[in-house]
Amino acid sequence: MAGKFSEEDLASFRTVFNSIDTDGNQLLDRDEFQKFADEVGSADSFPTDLIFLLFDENNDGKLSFDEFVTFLTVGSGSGDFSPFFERLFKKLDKDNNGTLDVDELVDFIKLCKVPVDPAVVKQELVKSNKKDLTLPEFLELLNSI
Ligand SMILES: [Ca+2]
Ligand SMILES: [Ca+2]
Repeated sequence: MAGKFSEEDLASFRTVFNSIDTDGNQLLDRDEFQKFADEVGSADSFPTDLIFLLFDENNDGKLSFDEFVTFLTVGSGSGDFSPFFERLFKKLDKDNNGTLDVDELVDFIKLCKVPVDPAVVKQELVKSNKKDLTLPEFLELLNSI
């Protein structure tokens, strides 16, 4: 991923990263990232919880510099979201059965902070007799949002 950037780009990313990493441990925890998101005003469109689900590749609850660069790449629209959605799907699929059930999906909707009432989604899914979503169905849903 990082190979796409020039030395200059990376240096400026590093500066941003360091300014967010207030305790200087080379990792961004949720609090540090949240402060950054609030400052740039992205917290509404990109909730921190969602960012961490998508880009915390090694699941340590923190963003490393590489993970942060991936976030910038994809977040700027120049990357492909699909692999990240697949990872998201796996993380949301808490019982690991390969599908997302209604509750897992509702958790995700809450996380996205989209102006959708989870109760309504739940109702819709139950009505359409869809108890769970496979990965392709999930991707289709995301693309339709
Ligand atoms: Ca830190
Ligand atoms: Ca991480």
